[in-house]
Amino acid sequence: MEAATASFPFVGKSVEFKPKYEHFIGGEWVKPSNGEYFENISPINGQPFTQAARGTKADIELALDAAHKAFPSWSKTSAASRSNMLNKIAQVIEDNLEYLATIETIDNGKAIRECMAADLPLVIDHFRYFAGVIRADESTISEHDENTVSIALHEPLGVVGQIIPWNFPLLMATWKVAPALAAGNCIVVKPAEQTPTSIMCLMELIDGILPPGVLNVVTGFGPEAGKPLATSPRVAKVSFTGETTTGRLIMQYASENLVPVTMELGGKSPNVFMKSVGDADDEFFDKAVEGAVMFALNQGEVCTCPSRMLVHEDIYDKFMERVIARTKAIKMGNPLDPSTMMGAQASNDQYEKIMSYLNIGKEEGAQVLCGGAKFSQNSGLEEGYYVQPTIFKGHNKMRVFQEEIFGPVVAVTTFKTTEEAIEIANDTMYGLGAGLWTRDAHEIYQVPRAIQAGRVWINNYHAYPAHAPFGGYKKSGFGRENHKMMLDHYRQTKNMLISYDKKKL
Ligand code: TXE
Repeated sequence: MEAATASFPFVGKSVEFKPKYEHFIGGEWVKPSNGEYFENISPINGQPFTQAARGTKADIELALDAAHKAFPSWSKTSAASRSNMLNKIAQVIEDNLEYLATIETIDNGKAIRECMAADLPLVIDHFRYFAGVIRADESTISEHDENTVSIALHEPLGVVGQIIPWNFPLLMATWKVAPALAAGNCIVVKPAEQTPTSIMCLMELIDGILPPGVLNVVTGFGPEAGKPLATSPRVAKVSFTGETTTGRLIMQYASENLVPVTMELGGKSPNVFMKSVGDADDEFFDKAVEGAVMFALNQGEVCTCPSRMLVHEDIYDKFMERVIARTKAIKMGNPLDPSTMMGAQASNDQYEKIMSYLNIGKEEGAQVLCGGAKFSQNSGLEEGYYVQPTIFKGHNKMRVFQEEIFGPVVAVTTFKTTEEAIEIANDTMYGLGAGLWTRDAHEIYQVPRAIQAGRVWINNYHAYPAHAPFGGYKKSGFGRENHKMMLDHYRQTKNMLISYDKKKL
């Protein structure tokens, strides 16, 4: 296919990509069955930079055909050969890290420095982790009596469907793809329509490592391509990351087919700063300030974004003065510039949603401590989707404290006692992430135990090591990602109960 060149202002980056990306099905590039493509717009400048195939049920069916054809042989591959393939994928990504980080930045709008330092290294580590884990995995054998033995074997589920969001397109796909492959499943992936390109560029790079049909990618919109995948009786599981309301739909579809689902949904994560932070030495105090400013990481488009800040009233003035100064110092601009800390929101829809929440916050009486508006720049990027990092002060009943904004917006409130902090932290329908900052050993253990969230960071935030289980409580979803326990979300147990007794039944 003919190559085109995209050139983005200021940073001299020139990237080659195809004018159109087709689906990747059965190890081949396949045109969309209806011949339709849709424009992929870069949030950096609001301009289209390539096109993606507009998948429909017919394309999903083709991908499912390919995956089912590949499964009998793939499910019988040894753990060692699957592990080798995952390691090869990791190596190819490492060898092309800067290229993939650039594409991801153009596709999503995130700062390339974060992509280079976090997203892509985590992708690589994740493939390597599951390559290692599957080698060390063991089935169990137990002797029930002298003539009876029970063997519990792991078997893959079959062909699984994976629906990916746009906030970390490569990393979120990896969180699902790596364990599913390690466990011996075949996959049909549906990337988010806002960010279909980076995954296709990855598929180009790793083409040929896996047998045809093992990993298939169909691009397109939720109702047109996602729904036929999630409703198909030919998938053995659906794994989804996205909005809580979409998650509810996916569960309804899956219930028709009686297949399991894994749900990574929204969040409104509390980040709690206890009184002892105020008495801590400078190093720890600075670290806590950095922890508070984490709300702007990835432009706030993180399901665990610490979007509610709970600060002990005795340290509020001293702490917030530093947090506000640090937030104002965040360098915004073209995300392809390696010195940019915060780039563009992933889509115009997301930009509009965040801007509407800035108005909602002001209208419901929240005080704007900093930010609160579009970020304007005279750099040829006026059409891009940039929002200033914003801190609201208010109370936990406000909509900006209760609803997922998914942008660089944090709502701060104070508390007097530990009990009150826990009560506010838990006063949300979500339960994905939480942060706790303290120098008190008792609080380090007791407060996280009382917080209803699947991940509590204590004296750190936004770390995602492959071997730490990740997932939600309450309406933030269920099932886990990361950690070797993830394999069990992609396989079933075969029990062989063997009698060695010659006569007795
Ligand atoms: O999510 P959707 P959207 C939250 C965040 C954001 C909001 C809306 O608050 O502002 O959701 O984002 C596919 N059947 N999160 O609209 O719709 C869709 O094509 C099958 C939090 O993008 O949930 C995409 O691939 N699939 C989140 C994926 O679902 C369907 C990350 C996510 O899209 C479908 C993203 C359907 N009926 C958004 N409808 C997190 N937890 O990290 C949509 N999809």
